Amino acid sequence: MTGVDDVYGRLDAALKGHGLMARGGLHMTEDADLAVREYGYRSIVLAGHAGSSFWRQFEPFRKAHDGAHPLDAWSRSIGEEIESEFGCKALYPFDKPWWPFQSWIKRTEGLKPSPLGILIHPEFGLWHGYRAAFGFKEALALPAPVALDHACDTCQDKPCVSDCPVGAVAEDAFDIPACRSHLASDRGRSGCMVSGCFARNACPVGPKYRYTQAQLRFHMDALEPVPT
Ligand code: B12
Ligand code: SF4
Ligand code: SF4
Repeated sequence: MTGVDDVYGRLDAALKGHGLMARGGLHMTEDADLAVREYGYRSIVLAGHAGSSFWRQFEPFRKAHDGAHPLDAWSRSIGEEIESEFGCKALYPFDKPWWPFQSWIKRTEGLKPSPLGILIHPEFGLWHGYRAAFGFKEALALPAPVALDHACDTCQDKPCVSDCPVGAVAEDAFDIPACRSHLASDRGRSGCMVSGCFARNACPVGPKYRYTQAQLRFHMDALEPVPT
């Protein structure tokens, strides 16, 4: 019989079978947390990926999937497997109202936003994301939260800021409308939409985790740029 203390490790192992991994967990102790107030989850474990780790497992699913949003559907298929194995509830980053994934990540790994809005990791750089979180009604034994270094603090040149062709990336704010309009233009369609976000590509942190070309294009296409 496996105890509550082993759950995090077993969940991590189950996720690794899909090219994902457990990305830390949180005890939801504050009544201010919606997850506690509305659903009674005492522990949350985040599940995500670094680099293209899940792409090999996802590709066959994507090719066979004939509906919209194949990555969301794939995430749900894994989430359902985990739910039945662990008796937990899968919470997805793409379901509305948005679960506060970024606030949770800040609390588990102490990550901070890059000028692009997304959180930067000292090893993975900007090349990481989250596919689900798992809510447990028990207080699990979890790894202690860590406070990782924030690479942007010591990045002198900030090439992410200079390499965006429309100046959407700035140290104090990310201009979403400017980025999205550019992505819908001819220059954007033949630039960022093909090669991936220039600003993200310019960041020198975590080069070995850079997404493959196929994955980069997939994520850009998933942004569904607004027409100008
Ligand atoms: C809506 C959304 C967007 C919107 C804009 C966000 C906005 N401010 O409106 C759009 C469509 C533009 C977007 C774009 C991208 N996003 Co997005 N997005 C989300 C989503 C679904 C909800 C964010 C939210 O509003 N949460 C509500 C509040 C209450 O939650 P919160 O965590 O407390 O809030 C934080 C965020 O709002 C964040 N924030 C504030 N301003 C901005 C601006 C941007 C661009 C982003 C990304 C975040 C951000 O700061 C808040 C405090 O921590 C999250 C998933 C999720 N559920 O969290 C992904 C998420 C934040 N996105 C993510 C990513 C990777 C991207 C893209 C890189 C996608 C891509 N092309 O590959 C781009 C980045 C921009 C670019 N250069 O192209 C990742 C970030 C992972 C990380 N390392 O931090 C997330 C967590 C999804 C995931 N599955 O992992 N995104
Ligand atoms: S280029 Fe520098 S400032 Fe920009 S995200 Fe990377 S480390 Fe941060
Ligand atoms: S996708 Fe292109 S326009 Fe948008 S932030 Fe990145 S470099 Fe700038």
